[in-house]
Formats: sequence, C-alpha cells, structure tokens
Amino acid sequence: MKLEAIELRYIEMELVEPFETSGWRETVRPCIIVTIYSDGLAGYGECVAGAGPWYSYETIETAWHILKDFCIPAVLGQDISSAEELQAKLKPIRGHPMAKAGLEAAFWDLLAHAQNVSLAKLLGGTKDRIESGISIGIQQDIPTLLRVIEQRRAQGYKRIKLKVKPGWDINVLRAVRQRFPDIALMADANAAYTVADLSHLKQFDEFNLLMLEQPLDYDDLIDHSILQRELQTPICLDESIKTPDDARKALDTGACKIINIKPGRVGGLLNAKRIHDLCLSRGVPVWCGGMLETGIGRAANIALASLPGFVLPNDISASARYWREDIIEPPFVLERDGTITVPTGLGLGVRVVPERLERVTQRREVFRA
Ligand code: OSB
Ligand code: MG
Repeated sequence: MKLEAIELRYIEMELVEPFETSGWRETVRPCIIVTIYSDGLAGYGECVAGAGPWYSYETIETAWHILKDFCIPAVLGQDISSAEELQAKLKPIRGHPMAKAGLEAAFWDLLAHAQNVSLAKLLGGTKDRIESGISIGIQQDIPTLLRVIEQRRAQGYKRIKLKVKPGWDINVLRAVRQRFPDIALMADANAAYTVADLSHLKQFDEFNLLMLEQPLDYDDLIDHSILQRELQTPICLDESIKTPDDARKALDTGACKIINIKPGRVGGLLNAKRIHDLCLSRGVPVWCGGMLETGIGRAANIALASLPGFVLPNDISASARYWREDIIEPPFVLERDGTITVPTGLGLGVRVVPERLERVTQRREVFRA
C-alpha cells in the first residue's frame, strides 16, 4: 500500500470525571489522532502520549515533533505492506514508542481494511468478547471510594483496580476488603514506592489482591525482582516493560509474574503481540492496560485483547466511563456479564464520526507524498 497522505490531529476530550494517580491528575485527555490515506481507504490510530511527562517521558508535543519530523518522512509516499516493514523504516528513530505506536495503529487499521478483515482477526484474535475491568483513581476519602466501587460493581465491572500511593494504600485496602471481602481486586502504584519500603509493601499480602501493579520505579527491573521474592502478591509490570526484550528480562529475573500490555508503551501492536506471544509460550498471564483512550485507541486495544493470552480482565471499560460522547459509533458498552463485545466489522470495526472529531480538534496538519 502506498502511504499517500498522513494527517495529524491534536484533540482534547474532557473526561466525565477527573482521574488521579500517585503522580498526576487528569481532567482533560489530549491525544493525537493519526490518519493514513491510501487508495481511497483511511486508517485511524491514536497516540496515547500525555499532556506532561508523568507516565512516561513522552508528551503530546514530543510525539507531534517525532511524528512530523522523523516518523512521517520515513514512511510517506512509500509502498509498505506489513507492520514489520513499517517498523523497519522507523528503526533508526530511538525511543518515542507512543509516537511510533500511533502511526503503526493507523497502518494496522488501513491494512485490515485493505485485506477486508477486522483488526482483531488480522492480529490473530480468538475471542468474541473481552473481559472488562475498571481502574478507579484516588478519591477524596474512603467513604467516597466505597460508594464509587459500589456503583461500578452495580454497572457490572467484575474486577476493580485501585490507584494507591503512600498514605492512600493499606488503610484504604483494609476498608475496601472489609466492605467487599470477595471482589476481584488489585492495586496500581504507578511507581510510588522504593525497595526501602519493603516491609510496608509486604502488608499488601493481607488483602488477597490479584496483583500489585508497578510498585517501584518506572524503569526498574532489578528492585522489582528483589521485591517479588519477598511478596506473595504477584507483581504486574506496566511502566517498566517498554520492549519485548524488557519482558523477557523481567520474566527471566523474576521481576514480575504478570504483564500489563499497552500498545503505546511498547511501540505498537506488533511489539504488543510479540510480548503476548512470549508470555503465552511461558504460561505467563497478560492483560491489556489502558491510557484513557478515545474510541479509536480503545477499539485497537479490544482487538489486541481478543488474543488468547489475555486471560485476565483488562483496563478496557465502556466509553461512558470516560466520555460524555465518544468520537466513534457505536460506543463501547459493558455487557451484563462484565465483557465488551469485539467488533467484527472491517478494521477497528467502529465508525469515526467526522463532525465529532472536528469538534475536539485543536490543531491539524496534513502531509502529502
Ligand atoms: O497506570 O494503568 C495506568 C491511565 C493513564 C495512565 C496510566 C494508567 C491509567 C489507568 C487507566 O490505570 C486505565 C484506563 O481505564 O484507560
Ligand atoms: Mg498502570
């Protein structure tokens, strides 16, 4: 396929409620929507870089720069027929996985349209629905959190993830377990602790958590392997796994027992699939993380999560959990069994609504071959 034109749109979407982690708080989600045009077809991808360098070093502005000045010039006008080929052209550009993943996602959607299949099918998906979990940000107090959990459970979410940080952890988990002794529960620290907190972190073992996500530093593997030896609770790595090689090293050193796969963090769906394949071959469970995506990024995540190794509930919630009005139709809804149905239409399997996309666009640039 000849990549005839590529469009970048910087969009901003207001979240239905603020999202707070150990390190930052978001009320508006900015992102870049990448569109690749070829032979009368369009493929859409979402770049999940944030407003600031809080989750990773990438931001909307660094991603725009890397896409515009390096990634797009490397592929524009070229005839590219696979994601492997696309990634080979991006290889000289070091780092910046979210920028690359946004472009690669648009390419995958385009490829699926050209081959008349759904993205899920093209990636090797085997499930017709994926298990949906919900990530609940830090709340103002414990009674509020208990109410939020109650409400989310009533909506059908079967796995609850709580954001934790020093001062909002043991006390909170104890109260939640007292009120909900049997729910599938986990915690995500977004790198808020150090290995010096070992005896504190051991207390997490009291709460029968499915896993503890990224307790230590964002690029650490070694201290996680020390911590995992001391903890009964399985450690799941998020921030620390940036490449398939990181995944292999983490598993070889016992730094984690579970991996959260986010296509943006690992440079795209191709690397995401490679990590999935590695974990599947070693019997290591994976699940798909989220970055508060719009329907475009969410659709790609759902396609990915339809692969057989995604055996734990994903951070893929219904559109309404994030947006008053998504930019795709139909929106993703939570089924009564706590799942989301994998679209079977071509490509992402959802329709991008042009007027809605236009309404949230702050900046737009088109590059032609
Ligand atoms: O650490 O998993 C995370 C959101 C933004 C950045 C990082 C994370 C998250 C979430 C929310 O936990 C997942 C989602 O529902 O999209
Ligand atoms: Mg996380």
